[in-house]
Amino acid sequence: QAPETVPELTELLADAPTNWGKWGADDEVGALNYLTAAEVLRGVAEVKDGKVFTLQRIIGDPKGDPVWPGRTPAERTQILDESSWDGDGAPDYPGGLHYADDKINAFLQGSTQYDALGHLWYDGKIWNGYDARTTVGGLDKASVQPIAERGVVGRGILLDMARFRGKKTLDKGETFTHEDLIACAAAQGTEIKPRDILVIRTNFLQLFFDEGESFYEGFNEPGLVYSPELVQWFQDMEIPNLVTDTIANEVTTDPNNGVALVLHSALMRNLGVTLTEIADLEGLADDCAGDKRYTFMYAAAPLNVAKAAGSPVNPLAIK
Ligand code: UVW
Repeated sequence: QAPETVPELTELLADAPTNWGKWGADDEVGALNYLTAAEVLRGVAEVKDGKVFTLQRIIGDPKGDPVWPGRTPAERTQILDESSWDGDGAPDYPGGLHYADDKINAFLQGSTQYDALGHLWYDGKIWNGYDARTTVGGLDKASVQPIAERGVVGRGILLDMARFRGKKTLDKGETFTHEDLIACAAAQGTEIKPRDILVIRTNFLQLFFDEGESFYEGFNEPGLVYSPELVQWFQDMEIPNLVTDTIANEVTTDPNNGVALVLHSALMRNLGVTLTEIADLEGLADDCAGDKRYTFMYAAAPLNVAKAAGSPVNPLAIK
């Protein structure tokens, strides 16, 4: 039961830590700066068997594409196919060449995606203290471009919260803390290390497939829940990137204060932690449960879209 008076984020996060200025006044990638060459090599050292897992959901899945309310699933349109080459006015290439073309009309955050650090804010300031007016008409600062240009490579660790809690999927609004992540890692026989890329499985998307449109009734995804201690833990552990299989990486509405997406503000806007959402973790999770190895090299690069607040991505986990 959320409290009657919902605090403003400025009030709730008044004493919360920030990393603004830590990597310079013109930084646009935040905690991804932790992923140094040494971190890339720490990721590479996790590759033992040559097994490759791609983590992107299918765009245009016949089962449906879960999206944040207000967004719509991507639409793919066929522009050219074999029928295009019939009749008068058909293109005519020397030698009889035919080809197929198509396009998608998609929210850049309508599938497996990277959020740019400037995607979300409060109090008129985005990551690193840039004025939120720099987002008008497209992000001049902290767009997805600098993330696309540097890429994201490091040691990933799967935290299978659904299996840890003995559930097929976590429930609507179910929460967990950093202490639960530590306990989950221990139960898996592994340990979260500083600068790890956290990959959290709730299998919540299965509810979407089971429930269809009623999925959006009482929309409240499960996930991490805000506390000052959790934010401090992310800060101390220098976590660069949080990846989940949910639409928004955290419990939608914080049950303790009624605020929406507190961690987007506390982790992304303030600490510069990059968020990756709607990842398909099922193949990876089954394999980790099978060989009991939950760490891997994680590699991803969103599309390099000028001024974009996010971008589709197909991350790789390599074991
Ligand atoms: C919002 O922040 C509103 O959406 P998401 O991070 O899930 O793309």
